Amino acid sequence: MTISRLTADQRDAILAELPRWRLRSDGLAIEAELKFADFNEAFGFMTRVALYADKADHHPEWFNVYSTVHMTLTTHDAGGLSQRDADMARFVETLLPG
Ligand code: HBI
Repeated sequence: MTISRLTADQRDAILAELPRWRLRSDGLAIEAELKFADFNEAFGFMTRVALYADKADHHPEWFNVYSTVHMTLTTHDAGGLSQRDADMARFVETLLPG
């Protein structure tokens, strides 16, 4: 199934809702640096996102060092940002305090 890329306006609207996330310099992904209390919290978060990703068939590119998780969301099949990235970022927000 082909999935379409978000327009610039759609992208900007989503980023306005998601202050924790930044547009990558090439405009093809959104990124966030998430800090947790410790590794246990960070990995628990990653476990919950992993279950979502598996169900959604949409997987983050991420990097974890101890209590920090760096996430990059893009849709390879769309060659940029799609609704799936926005949906995953919104899901991530439900797992974070504040
Ligand atoms: N995850 N981020 C991301 N982007 C994709 O395009 C993607 C994926 N996970 C699985 C997936 N595509 C598969 O549907 C295709 O590679 C077949």
